[in-house]
Amino acid sequence: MDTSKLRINGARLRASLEEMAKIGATPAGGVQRLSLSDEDRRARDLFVKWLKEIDLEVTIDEMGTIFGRRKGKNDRLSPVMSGSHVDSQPRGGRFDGILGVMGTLEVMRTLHENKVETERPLIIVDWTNEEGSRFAPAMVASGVWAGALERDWAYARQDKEGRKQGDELVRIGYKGTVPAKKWPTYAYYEFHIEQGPMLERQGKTIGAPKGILCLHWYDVYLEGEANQVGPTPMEGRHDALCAAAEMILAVNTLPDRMQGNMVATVGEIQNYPNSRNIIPDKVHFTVDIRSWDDEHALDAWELLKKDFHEIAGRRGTPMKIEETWRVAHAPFNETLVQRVLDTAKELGYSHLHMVSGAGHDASYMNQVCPTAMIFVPSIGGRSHVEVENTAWEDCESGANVLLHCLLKTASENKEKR
Ligand code: HGY
Ligand code: MN
Ligand code: MN
Repeated sequence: MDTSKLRINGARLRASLEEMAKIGATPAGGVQRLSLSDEDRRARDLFVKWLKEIDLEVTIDEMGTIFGRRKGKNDRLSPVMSGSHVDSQPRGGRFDGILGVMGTLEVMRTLHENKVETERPLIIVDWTNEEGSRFAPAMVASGVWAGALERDWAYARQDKEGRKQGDELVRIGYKGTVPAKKWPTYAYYEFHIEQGPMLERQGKTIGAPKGILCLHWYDVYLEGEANQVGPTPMEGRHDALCAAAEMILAVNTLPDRMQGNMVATVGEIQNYPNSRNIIPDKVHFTVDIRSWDDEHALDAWELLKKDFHEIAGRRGTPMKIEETWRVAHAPFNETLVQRVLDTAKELGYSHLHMVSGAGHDASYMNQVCPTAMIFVPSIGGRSHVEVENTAWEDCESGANVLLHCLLKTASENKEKR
């Protein structure tokens, strides 16, 4: 069958995204579907229902990752996979992650209704807990599946209320029995919003990242001495929050001190007892360092640790550091990246070769098989916020590029790319 003129149904893609956006909708127009929350469960239930409507074989693995498999003509060939994540940030956006899952679903629906047979099987995937916001780290399920993270370590990770990731999987009914272990995969594509300003600034519709930066996450715990704020002289205080404040500014100046090409952020902090008339004695905060150069990021961390020890020593606030998680930078498969660019061109969409500062499950999939991503513009370059937005026609364009990249790749019957 000549599929060159095939296109996805943009209105149906929009309707699915709008249906999903109702689950965990926030008053300011975003979503809150934290990993393994009741909202995540409702979105998963709807997603599974939609998979079954187009006769996909649904499996759920031990990390709750949901796979939908579509037979290939030559069904014993290794599959081409595509997907992303349904979970969101707290007060996050309506496109991050879910666009890749709904975009792949729309491709599957289009193939189903046109009775298109592909040489290879196709698999759609919703990875559990890509965001890492409720249970750190991010991309945990794709990391376990790829063999980079241990399942039981992931199960033991706790949220701020002390609930364990493994227990929450049971609670929402998504702790599957299929081992969360990789299988031979021919190629992986992930369709996603850019979450930055490049495509919009350059007036391009399709982004083809050459890869993803490394992500290094750390947790810092400080112990001070609580006391009444009134009678306690300033001299001799061990104020954990002031120590943290100095450390947070050291994180902020780190990229400059490392001559750039890096971002470093403190995004989360807890302060105890957090009462306006008690000197804080316990603080926890997080550090996120990203760079294309993993060694550069490690050198930055060594410099930062020296700063932290000096500040903790001077302020008498003993410190505990957890080197929580690192995922290497992911240079994607050049042939597949070129395929994204060529396909965009064939379909008449402007396109841009770029890099992804945001982490994605594609970071781990890149350790398993040839991988590439398809980006569409984020309006105002905003993401992880309720105003996150992408034009519907760009969603449609990106899904059409995904459709034809999947068709081309799933038509190849050689054993390995
Ligand atoms: O952290 C990230 O870039 C992704 O949202 N997990
Ligand atoms: Mn995402
Ligand atoms: Mn995200």
